Amino acid sequence: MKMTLRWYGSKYDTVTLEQIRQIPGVKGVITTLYYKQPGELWTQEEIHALKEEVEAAGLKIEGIESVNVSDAIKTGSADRDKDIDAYIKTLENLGKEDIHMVCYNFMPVFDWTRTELARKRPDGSTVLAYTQEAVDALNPEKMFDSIAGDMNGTVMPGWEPERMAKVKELFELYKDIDNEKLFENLVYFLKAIMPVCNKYDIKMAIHPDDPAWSVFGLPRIIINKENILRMMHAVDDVHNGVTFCSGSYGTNLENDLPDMIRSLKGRIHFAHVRNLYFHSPTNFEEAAHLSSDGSFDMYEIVKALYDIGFDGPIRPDHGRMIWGEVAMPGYGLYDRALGAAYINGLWEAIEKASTRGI
Ligand code: DNO
Repeated sequence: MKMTLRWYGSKYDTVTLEQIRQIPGVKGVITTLYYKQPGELWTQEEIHALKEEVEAAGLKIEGIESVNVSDAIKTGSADRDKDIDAYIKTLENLGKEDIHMVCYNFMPVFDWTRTELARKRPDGSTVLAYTQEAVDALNPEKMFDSIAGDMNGTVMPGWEPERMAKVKELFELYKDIDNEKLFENLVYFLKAIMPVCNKYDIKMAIHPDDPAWSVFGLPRIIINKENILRMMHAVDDVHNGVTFCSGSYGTNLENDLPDMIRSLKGRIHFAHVRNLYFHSPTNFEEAAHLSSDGSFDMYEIVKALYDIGFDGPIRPDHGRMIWGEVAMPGYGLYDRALGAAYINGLWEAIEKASTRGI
């Protein structure tokens, strides 16, 4: 595996490349052109400039999170082929710049959903949290306003204010889209982009829906083992793979994470590793990465990745806000650095135990 940290770009991130480089074992970043709208073309010059900036800091771009997919593609509207063409050209430009992994999602309207961005834990740290009760009590049009005050002045991925201003229209766009239709549109998109992915060896890594169930009655499909395997079979190409995000699949306690990892052998192209602490199956908060701080056995998760021979980029995921840091919720420096160190430690122990036959 290649340990990385997500970095939003110098204009948007409170964390610098110099800081990232000093985290032991982190040699690469997962980044993006954060200002790009879904459906917009990424030019080779823009990608090249980003790459030069990262490399000048002694790091490497290990993949993109995200090249976002437009609502036209997700809903299968008349404009989708135009947007797919732009997506293909973007992939081609990434390939020419030697970038070979792209994370994206196929969630309607809202990307990942949390109902609190700064829930206080007993140790005084603050974390992102979710309760189904809060979602059920909320008018979806007010979802953004309900959390906007806790974003620490940052723009959170999937929660861009311009996009959220159109939330009513977005709901309208998806009114006739059910799970089956959304799945068909995903397959259509994947079939269209596979030739360019094959040509440039670009591994597509779909991010799961988070939480792994329907919110506000919207369709959600990338939620469990059965659905992902269906997607893998529908477009049976190694470049059609997944981002294994423990914190997203893990929102549904019925998902057996190590088992899912084992059944996706060869098709996990990117891993997000983090822990959750459950008060009840529909009330959870994001914990520190350490197993004992949350509800998951992180050793078993990392061990499963090791056992399937996972060699792609991995990153610590949302961190707690600690030590007075003010940053994008989930994406500060300190707790993610602790997460990287912990995952590196687990990996080293598992690797040495395995190679020494312990
Ligand atoms: C949240 C992230 C997601 C993810 C996208 C991928 O913190 O994991 O926003 O990047 O869903 O497109």
